[in-house]
Amino acid sequence: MFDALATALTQAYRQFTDAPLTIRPFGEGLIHETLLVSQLDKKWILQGFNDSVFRFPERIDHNLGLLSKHAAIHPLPFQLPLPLLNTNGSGLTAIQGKNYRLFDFVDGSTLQQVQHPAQARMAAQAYGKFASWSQQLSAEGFEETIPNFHRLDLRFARLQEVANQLPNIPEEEQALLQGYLEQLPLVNWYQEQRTHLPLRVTHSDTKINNLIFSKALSQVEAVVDLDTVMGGYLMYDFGDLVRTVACSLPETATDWEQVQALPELFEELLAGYLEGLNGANTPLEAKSLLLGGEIMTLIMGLRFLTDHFEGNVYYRVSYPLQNLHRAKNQLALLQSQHGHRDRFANYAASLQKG
Ligand code: GN1
Ligand code: MG
Repeated sequence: MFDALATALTQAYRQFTDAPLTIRPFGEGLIHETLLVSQLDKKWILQGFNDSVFRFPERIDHNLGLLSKHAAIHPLPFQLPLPLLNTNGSGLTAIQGKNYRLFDFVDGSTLQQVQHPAQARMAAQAYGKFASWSQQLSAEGFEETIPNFHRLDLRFARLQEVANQLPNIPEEEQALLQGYLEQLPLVNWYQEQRTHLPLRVTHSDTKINNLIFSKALSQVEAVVDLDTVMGGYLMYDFGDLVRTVACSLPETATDWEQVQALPELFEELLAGYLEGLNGANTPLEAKSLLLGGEIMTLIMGLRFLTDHFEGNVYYRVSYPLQNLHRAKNQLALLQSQHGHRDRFANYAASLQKG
């Protein structure tokens, strides 16, 4: 199935010998196509690059260049895997009309959900460490690889616009849409925060499965998926971690009654993220983290529902109603987080007292 791809790869990269290559699908990404390539006892990750989502690959190159320079001077305790260069010196290789990128394979384990509070703590420490490390870089030097990626206000407006253009919306979907439109106060809070919060260099896709842990799950070996590293707020990175870690079920789950926030894991995340940050944040930023999970859950839900209304043009789906179902899942998670606001705030206050 991947024979032509294998032949083209062997010609394009000096990493390969003449031995046969095996290529198979890998991972859970929704945007790029991810493949595992093996040759003898060596492995790589091959990514079919999604150029309709990432329309400015040169901006990604620019940002990754800044990261790798900084990492050379200030090493991190984990890897930031960057695309390998082909024989033409480029990180992108066109094969059969599609662009590909090749990465060294980082041996380890990925998690779709944490199995133990210590893993949540470790994940948050790693992303917090990344944030304090990247804070030494100016966010203005980074280019927007996807314009307005986490602009909650614009995502909210876009859902309204798309819904308004639909001739009719089934009752169940109308109720879900209504549930999302009722989140306007959160959007207003976000807008208000934007006037105070400093712009940082953020990862912007800090799902738990963008970390590679060691095989024994005892440490973080790599932070991957660096295409959205750009200017953002700390609450984005902390929030996406809350969304994907402090939840009873993953975003694909369809038993919505069982979807809820897990405050114990939220607490591990907050403690770990602040440990990783090690003081590289303002008091207001620390406060903003408390609603970061709600903000990111809302953004994802808005985007899933918008994509459902638009006919699944953005996210990979495995069945036609999947984006609708993801949106239902995220609203349930959002409402559950809302119910824990006081507990989260009390915990943050207790941390501050030490
Ligand atoms: C996408 O491709 P993947 O799975 O790493 C998306 C994220 C969403 C995520 C939802 C560029 O990430 O913003 O959080 O799906 N990335 C892009 O699972 O849109
Ligand atoms: Mg990813």
